Amino acid sequence: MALRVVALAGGVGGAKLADGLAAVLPPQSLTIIVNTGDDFEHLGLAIWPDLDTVMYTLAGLAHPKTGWGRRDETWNFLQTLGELGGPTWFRLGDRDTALHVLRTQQLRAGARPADVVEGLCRQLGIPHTLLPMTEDRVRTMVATDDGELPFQEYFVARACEPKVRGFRFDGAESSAPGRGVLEALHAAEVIIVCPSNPWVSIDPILAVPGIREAVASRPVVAVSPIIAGEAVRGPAAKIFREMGIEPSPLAVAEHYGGLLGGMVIDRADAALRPALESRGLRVRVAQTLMRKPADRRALAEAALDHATSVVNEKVTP
Ligand code: FO1
Repeated sequence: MALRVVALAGGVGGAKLADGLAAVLPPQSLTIIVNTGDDFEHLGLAIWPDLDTVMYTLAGLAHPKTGWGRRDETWNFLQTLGELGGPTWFRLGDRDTALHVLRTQQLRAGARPADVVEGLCRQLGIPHTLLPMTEDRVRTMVATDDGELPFQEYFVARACEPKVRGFRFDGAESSAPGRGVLEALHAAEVIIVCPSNPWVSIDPILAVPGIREAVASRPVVAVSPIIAGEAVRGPAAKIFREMGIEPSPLAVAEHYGGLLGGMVIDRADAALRPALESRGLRVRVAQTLMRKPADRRALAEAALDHATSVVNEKVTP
């Protein structure tokens, strides 16, 4: 029997490990809870970048270079939008836009976000369960030297350039976990925190009331998104530095506080093993860089194998 796993994910790194987990676990053994703090309304459309990145990745449709958006994309809509004087800073491809339009129409007709995700997964042939962290409106806001910015303005329009001072998850305090989220967490034998940005992909999930407590009640294994002091992509390392913290797997472990029972770190960081173990963590050293699909699967297998040892340690008196 496969381990019952819940993965917490957001962004491209998270989607890649989620894809590896989906390749090795049967649908009934894997639920992926996805960050919705990046969601925003643009051109009247409901854009859900992290859910879409996970969906496209699991469906084999993700753009091979960017990791977000779709492969074989065309850009007629965006080009025409620009010619008409519309905003082109957020790049919506033609195929991708079909999804945003359909989702927006379903939401306007009164559909629940969890139903929209379920329907899209069905259409895209994804057998595993994807759950939005919440069905309420939560928006990641970035406090910077240039003032507070909505997440996509910071991330895309300003290319993560303004210096970060902190984050606020607007609406989180009054949000509730999405349908099935707490049930999945309580039923999980282990929770895997994907190599997503801790500040902007995982923290919003943990900020939804009830989720952190539910995660803390289970064995948790995190895969470090930091390798040799840098993030594979995205601003995680830059954010750690701007928050006055040297980016490393140790910083990631400390960021998650007492939540973690185990960690998977890259070979490049093997020397940090004793320091992590002295903090009570079980550590697995593996290749965490996922260049090709086989790497995702291999990392998923290593994380699951490590998770099994963390779970067994917990139940052994
Ligand atoms: N990221 C960019 O850096 N530039 C873009 O123009 C962009 C467009 C975009 C469109 C749809 C989508 O689902 C994602 C898109 N992303 C883009 C990625 C997105 O902003 C980030 O990956 C996440 O929000 C961070 O995890």
